Amino acid sequence: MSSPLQCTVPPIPPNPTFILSNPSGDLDSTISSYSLSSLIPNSVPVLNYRSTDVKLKPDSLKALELHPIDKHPLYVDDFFRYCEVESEFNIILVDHNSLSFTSPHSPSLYSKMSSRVIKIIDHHSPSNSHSHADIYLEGVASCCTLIYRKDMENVYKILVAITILVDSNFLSPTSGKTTEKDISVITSIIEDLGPQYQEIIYRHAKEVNDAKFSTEFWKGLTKKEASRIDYKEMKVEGVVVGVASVLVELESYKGGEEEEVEVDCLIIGSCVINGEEVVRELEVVEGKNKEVSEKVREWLDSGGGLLQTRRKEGDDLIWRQENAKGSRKVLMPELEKIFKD
Ligand SMILES: [Mn+2]
Repeated sequence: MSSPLQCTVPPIPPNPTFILSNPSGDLDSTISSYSLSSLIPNSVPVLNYRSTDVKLKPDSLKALELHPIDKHPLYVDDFFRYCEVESEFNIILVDHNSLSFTSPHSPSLYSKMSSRVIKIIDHHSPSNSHSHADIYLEGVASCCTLIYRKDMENVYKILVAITILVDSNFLSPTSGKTTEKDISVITSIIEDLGPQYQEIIYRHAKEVNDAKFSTEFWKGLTKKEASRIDYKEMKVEGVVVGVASVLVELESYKGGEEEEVEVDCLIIGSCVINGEEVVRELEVVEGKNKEVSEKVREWLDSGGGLLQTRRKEGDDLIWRQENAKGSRKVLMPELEKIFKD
């Protein structure tokens, strides 16, 4: 099925307004960008990642497969090319409030783009960037809540509602995210579309949410692709260790092609839920600095601090965690300790 996420360069109107999503390119950011673009003449949604990374966005793909729209986005590298050459354009940031990219660009291009930021709509803490822009920040569960307008086309209303439900954990009062405003937007959309949409929207939101956890999705990626989905870096004393989280057994990546690691060492942590049991395992992939990987392996052999690790039986490269609550939040500071000493 062809999806608007998979298109190449769309026709760009003269003096365009680019609606730029954040570099994580998550569902909220993507739907915010598309929806706002549907309301602003001569605007183009910009997805802040490479077109080849589309396959790493299963939730956005699922949402747009369920509710296709007639809008073609610009991907980050084509956006850079346009901004380098042209000068008549404006930028609106959605779902972030400080211009940022993971794709390389020159400092002069950055200042050119920065000077064109005219408006910001976001729900994160303010960064005090772009003080010349018209800034609208509010701490709701989803940026889509702030984008919603009663005069949107129905398909955008549905996509907005799905995103708000996913971001607020289905308006859960205990998620710590849901606000009155998120609830009132959902209520207004359902009132507007008719009560039969309540069930459809909730069911589709669940499908979209589940797409991220689908084993089929994770198993279709190479180890390197999987490592980029949920990735953080620990930098201490000049050492850089990448820590990636995946939601499928590490075993499923065995036998893939050797892929180069850009940091000193890469740790891939998997979290798999088998019925009631949470299984966490770690793999250390050698990067630019062999000594760093060695140090991490030795540390894991000696029990891995709070993680309580031991080598997996019959496997030389994988460690099993006894502490199933030892998420990346626990791992990162523990890891810092071994490189600080
Ligand atoms: Mn968001």
